[in-house]
Amino acid sequence: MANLFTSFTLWLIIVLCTQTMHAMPLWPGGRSTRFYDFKLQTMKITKLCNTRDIVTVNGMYPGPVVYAQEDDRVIIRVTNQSPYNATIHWHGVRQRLSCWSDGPSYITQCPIQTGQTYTYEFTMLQQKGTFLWHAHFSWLRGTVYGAIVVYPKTGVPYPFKFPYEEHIIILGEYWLRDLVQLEQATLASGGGPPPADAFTINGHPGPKYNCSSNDVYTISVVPGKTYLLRLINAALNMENFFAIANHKLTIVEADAEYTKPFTTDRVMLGPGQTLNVLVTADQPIAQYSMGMGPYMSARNVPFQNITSIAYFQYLGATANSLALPAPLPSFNDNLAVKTVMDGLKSLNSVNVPKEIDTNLFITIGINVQKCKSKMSPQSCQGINGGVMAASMNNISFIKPNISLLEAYYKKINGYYTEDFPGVPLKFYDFVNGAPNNIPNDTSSLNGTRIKVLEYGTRVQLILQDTGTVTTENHPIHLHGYSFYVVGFGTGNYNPQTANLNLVDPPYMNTIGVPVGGWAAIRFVADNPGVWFMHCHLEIHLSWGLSVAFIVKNGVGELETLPHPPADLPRPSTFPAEKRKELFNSSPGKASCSNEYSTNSSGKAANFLSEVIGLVLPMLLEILIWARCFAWEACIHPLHHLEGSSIDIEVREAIATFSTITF
Ligand SMILES: *[C@@H]1O[C@H](CO)[C@@H](O)[C@H](O)[C@H]1NC(C)=O
Ligand SMILES: *[C@@H]1O[C@H](CO)[C@@H](O)[C@H](O)[C@H]1NC(C)=O
Ligand SMILES: *[C@@H]1O[C@H](CO)[C@@H](O)[C@H](O)[C@H]1NC(C)=O
Ligand SMILES: *[C@@H]1O[C@H](CO)[C@@H](O)[C@H](O)[C@H]1NC(C)=O
Ligand SMILES: *[C@@H]1O[C@H](CO)[C@@H](O)[C@H](O)[C@H]1NC(C)=O
Ligand SMILES: *[C@@H]1O[C@H](CO)[C@@H](O)[C@H](O)[C@H]1NC(C)=O
Ligand SMILES: *[C@@H]1O[C@H](CO)[C@@H](O)[C@H](O)[C@H]1NC(C)=O
Ligand SMILES: *[C@@H]1O[C@H](CO)[C@@H](O)[C@H](O)[C@H]1NC(C)=O
Ligand SMILES: [Cu+2]
Repeated sequence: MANLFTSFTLWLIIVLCTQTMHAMPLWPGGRSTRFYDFKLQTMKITKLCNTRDIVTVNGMYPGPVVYAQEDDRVIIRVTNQSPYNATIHWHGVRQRLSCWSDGPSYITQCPIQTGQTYTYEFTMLQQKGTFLWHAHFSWLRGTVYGAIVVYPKTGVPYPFKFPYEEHIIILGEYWLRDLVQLEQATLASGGGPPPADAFTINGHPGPKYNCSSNDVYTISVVPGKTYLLRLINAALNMENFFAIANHKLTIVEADAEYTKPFTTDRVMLGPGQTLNVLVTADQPIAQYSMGMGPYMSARNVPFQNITSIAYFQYLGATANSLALPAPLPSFNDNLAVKTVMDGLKSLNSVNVPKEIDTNLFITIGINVQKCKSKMSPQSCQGINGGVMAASMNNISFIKPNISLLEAYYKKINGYYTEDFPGVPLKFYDFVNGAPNNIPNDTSSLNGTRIKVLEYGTRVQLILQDTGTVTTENHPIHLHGYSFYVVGFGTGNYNPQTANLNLVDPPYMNTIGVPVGGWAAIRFVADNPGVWFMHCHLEIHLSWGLSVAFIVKNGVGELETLPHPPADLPRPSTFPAEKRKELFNSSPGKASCSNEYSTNSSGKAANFLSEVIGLVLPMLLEILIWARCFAWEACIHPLHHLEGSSIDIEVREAIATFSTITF
């Protein structure tokens, strides 16, 4: 025992000494810490003449705004008081060395189950602007969403005239149905989802909908002043146009990166995308309408087509002054979409990777699987009596029942394969030659196939829409990174004729790949972890239009994924002999479910073996934090110590200590 203690003390001293020598200022630690408490709870809400329960954060719909400044540390404790499983994703936050806080369920964590708490923690490292947070479990994000607003550092101005006021405008879709059940019912039917019951602006359908003449969002504006509108699309299954009657919109930021000012009459946002636009109240005093309408590029898909209206109301406008209708493009105006995309350029010249290590080519599209004879017709309501699916490189992603990040980190085999193909298995005329009915074989393969990238790989990725079943604009979102959109076009990608912008392409996290076209993106894979890439139309995600990248660790602490936090919802643990039985004979039996959770005698059996793993790290924690307290803005050098519960309490103490409440 004495021996053990001596060697432990020695080891402790060594660890502490080496930690002190690390390059602390480089660690994404954050300047101030912002602490938020999110309680997922159901709330009664009355919309469209119907009262029902929706899931919200802190009883707010849309949810609370997360405010921070560039380089701040953000700590958000999420307690799930809803009857559903849930996670929260911080859309567009690059999560440098904090993949454990990214949020997609079954990708970076198990769901936070009812009654559980998980604290997300990340740094807005070199990031500022407008972002979105949303639930990332089933279709809960239909009501569980809100804005993240990150201001520049103190004293750093916007690169445009300071606006008189700022307003957040979140576009959404509202259903009169339970969204978790809706996803299940849609998947079980094999067919497509019903359209939303309403479009909403900041949660309000507006006067064109039944029972909604007073359920309208309004901005009061002072004549002559300029306003910054932070536009966010949080819709579930639609891309949307937005416009204000008689007013121009000047885009100054897209996906939380500054752009060259681009003035337009209307914009299109896919779900997950954000745009900051300046609007000057330079028109005659009146009440003008802000409109949100559908952009639907696919054929034969039913969609909501009633415009959601909000008011842009001048001070002094009489109550009965008429609202001019917002001039929205028609639902299939692809040119209007292209015009805005053409206008997006980074404000300054940017550091685009010029040399490429890995060229990936990924087709994206819809599929129809054949109805199996043993299936009932009720489950084959897709096109031509088939089952709808979607794929990347003809592979429909099957969501695992464990966290992929956990499986990767813990080297648990049997949940995924590392054979996602970097190019399609078959090259053909993707757009025009693709089969679009069932005798021509519109089916896909399926699997949980992952693409592995070495740390630091410079990636070019071509996203190619296919005409299988129907061409469509797909908003593709990559977690953990922003990417340069170096090119896009219609038809099949052709490297000989593709015109790439390597000077000032926009730096985005979600790209609406043009309908029947392609987009080329570039990024450097320098953030280790497991990162999801998927279509942000929720139904396509449910159908399998996704893939995950493993980005390996590089060299040293600043290129290595830290340990998972102690409170991470994890796959259930097993009694020792059960673990042996399961993993030796048939891998792939662990899961996020409670099914195998340890019983009390199992717990007792594990107790001794866990003491060593728990108590010693706790002591180390206390010492490290004690040292950290002596410094300002100190960050735990090991980030988290696995298995210990002390770190979460200390994190909370630190957070509360330095909270700035908005
Ligand atoms: C509005 O209410 C009327 C009368 O109840 C109904 O016929 C109509 O379908 C409703 N419209 C919408 C868009 O819900
Ligand atoms: C809107 O949708 C309804 C029902 O889907 C349809 O009957 C109507 O023609 C559509 N209107 C327009 C303008 O597209
Ligand atoms: C298969 O696809 C081709 C090209 O789209 C089309 O011309 C042909 O009619 C299709 N065949 C069947 C049997 O549907
Ligand atoms: C996709 O995979 C399915 C299933 O193996 C196959 O039948 C189909 O031909 C493939 N399609 C393409 C375009 O590779
Ligand atoms: C995988 O695809 C086949 C059709 O190719 C389908 O029958 C099967 O159910 C799919 N598996 C899963 C888990 O979805
Ligand atoms: C989890 O998924 C694996 C692999 O698909 C499967 O073998 C296992 O039975 C599943 N476990 C549970 C509890 O669903
Ligand atoms: C929540 O997720 C766990 C793990 O995946 C699962 O076992 C459980 O049934 C889910 N609960 C609900 C209410 O969906
Ligand atoms: C509980 O776990 C112990 C030890 O793993 C095992 O022997 C026992 O059968 C389990 N009891 C139940 C009721 O599952
Ligand atoms: Cu899609």
